[in-house]
Amino acid sequence: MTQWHILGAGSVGCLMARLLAEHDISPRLILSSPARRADWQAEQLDYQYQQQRQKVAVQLLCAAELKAPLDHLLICTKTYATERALAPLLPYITPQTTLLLLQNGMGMHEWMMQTFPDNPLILGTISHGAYRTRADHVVHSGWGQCYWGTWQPSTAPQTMTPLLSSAWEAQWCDDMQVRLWHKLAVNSAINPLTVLYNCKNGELLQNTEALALMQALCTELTAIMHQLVIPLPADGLWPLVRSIAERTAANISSMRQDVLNNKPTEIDAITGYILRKSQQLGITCPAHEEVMTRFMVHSGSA
Ligand code: KPL
Repeated sequence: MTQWHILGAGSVGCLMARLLAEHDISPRLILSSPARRADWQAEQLDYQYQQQRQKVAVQLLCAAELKAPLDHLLICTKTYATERALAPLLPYITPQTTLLLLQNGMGMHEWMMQTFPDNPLILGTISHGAYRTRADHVVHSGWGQCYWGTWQPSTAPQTMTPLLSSAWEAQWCDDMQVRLWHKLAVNSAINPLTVLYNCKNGELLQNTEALALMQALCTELTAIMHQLVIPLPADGLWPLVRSIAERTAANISSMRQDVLNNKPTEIDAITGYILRKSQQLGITCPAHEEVMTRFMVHSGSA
């Protein structure tokens, strides 16, 4: 039977643990240090969707406790933390280890392909809203979609079945690069703005200034994608962004959660990545520049 390890026990890692548990898999959550075990009351995740709560059995362990090569490793760390989190696992990653990368932002998949050229690499995007109130309590606060696929189109391996739940709108797709760009659009137009306007995702749509900025960001990214010949969603980027903001209205975006918890953010892998692309293409992106400048001032890094 396939063994699943999850690296990154944040809100997305916990959602994945719950999804795997639906298939009677008790995933192993790799904690960053033995001290983190104390944050958990038991080897149990408390999963909440609306008023319903459910206990999910998980196994907690640290890299030092690994004994055998990893079979399936689902990486849900933040982009900036990935390299460091993977370092102690390297002796357990063999060419047979399937690596799955599920995180916001762009850039890491290229690093993964260079670092692990012989490994099967599956990429994912998720737009479900989730947040944690404690290490072992995750609130599934908004229903979105989940897409999985490989950089070059391929068919889904049999072992992916537990992650392809139709109830979670999770599906395999053969245009993963395009899906990653669409998710980048969602994250760039929602996440930093929830920090700048200090609000939940849905509240952005009630704020005329934020709304205009979101639309301007979508227009700029549309021009970049057009130049790179990356297909847009059928109705364009803005309707996609608006629908995710509506569906995850009650959610505190992952970037706002990071800021509220005094943690580093993924701004560089999201807005930073778009700005670097725009410079390479010679396209000016004043709305993205404004977001980056305001974000830096806001976080005291300017
Ligand atoms: O991906 C997200 C995030 O917060 O990182 C969204 C879809 C915007 C949900 O909050």
